[in-house]
Amino acid sequence: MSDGLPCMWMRGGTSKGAYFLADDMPGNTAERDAFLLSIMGSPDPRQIDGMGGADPLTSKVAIVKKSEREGVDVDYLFVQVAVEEPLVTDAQNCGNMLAGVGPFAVERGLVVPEEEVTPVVIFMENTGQTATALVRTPHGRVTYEGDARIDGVPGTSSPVEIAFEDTAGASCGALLPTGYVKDRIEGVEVTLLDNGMPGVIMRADEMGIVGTESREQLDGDSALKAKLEAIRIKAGHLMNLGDVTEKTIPKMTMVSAPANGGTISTRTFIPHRCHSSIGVLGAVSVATACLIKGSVAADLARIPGGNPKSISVEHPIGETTIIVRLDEAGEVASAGVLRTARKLFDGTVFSRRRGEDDG
Ligand code: NQM
Repeated sequence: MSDGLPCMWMRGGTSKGAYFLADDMPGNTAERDAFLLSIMGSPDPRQIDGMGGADPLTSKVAIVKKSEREGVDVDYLFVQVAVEEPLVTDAQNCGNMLAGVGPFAVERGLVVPEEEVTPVVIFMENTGQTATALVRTPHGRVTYEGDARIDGVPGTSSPVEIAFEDTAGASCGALLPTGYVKDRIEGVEVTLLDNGMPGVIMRADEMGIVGTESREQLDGDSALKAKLEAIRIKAGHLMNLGDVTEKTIPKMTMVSAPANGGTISTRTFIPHRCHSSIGVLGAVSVATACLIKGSVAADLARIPGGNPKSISVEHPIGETTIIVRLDEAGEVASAGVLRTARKLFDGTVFSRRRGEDDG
């Protein structure tokens, strides 16, 4: 596999990684995973021999193809390549990489652009739901220039609005997989919830932190990390995810009262390193928890009035606003988020020759 493969490198939201056409990828999963580990430079904390950015948020892959599903434009498979372990997993979704899928699909000719804005309906293969992304295509060409701004990304870009529907129970089979709004694990009160991303929600003070610490401070707290992992492994079984030792779900979110005028403050482990902000679907799940009476998050959240609601999820470098529409029963019917994306590089990416691999 020394020959290169066509690849576009993109920032999607606050993540970054490789975008491939499915047709260009090795056909079998073992070969695909070996190729992806090699191009990212994993396993290695610096990913020095690959393109990865030595952070789980910049070691990501999107594999895209034209969809054969009715009413859907493209199918998107998200793949996380671990940094320090020889691990490749498609057990989770990624709403940040999703932001690049629409522009990539138009650039690669999978979707015919409209004059100004092109809606791209995307089937998320990891969890089996669809999302609709609005891509700016003035005069029928993708533009990355614009006035939209998201926390965690310097400057402005063209907006990519994403709408999610039917994300409840995407990975766990139910919004509240245990049937309870609160459970207790390792003596800590938790809300176990999946609205697009399985999450364990705990009070920051119960975990011995304030909830406004920096990512670096929390990443250096090995006692906290051990406690989070013990809870996560037990939560995995309770959430119908089985043994999650080698999975990147559920995500671990510690919540506290909002500190900057938002709805709730969060610090999220994904799952072994603290997120610099919060994942998109992770934020959708937390926003949903804020709206479920009696949940760990609802007890601390300051919920704005009206419907739809702008739920501002505070995180270490700002906030992510999730627009949530409630149905007549007061349950979350759909969620939307503003992201941006940027094409960084389009070319050929090379893996090591077979046999040169360490593993
Ligand atoms: O929750 C990181 C990210 C993500 C995932 C992670 C994401 C989402 O910020 O939809 O976007 O939780 O591993 O890219």
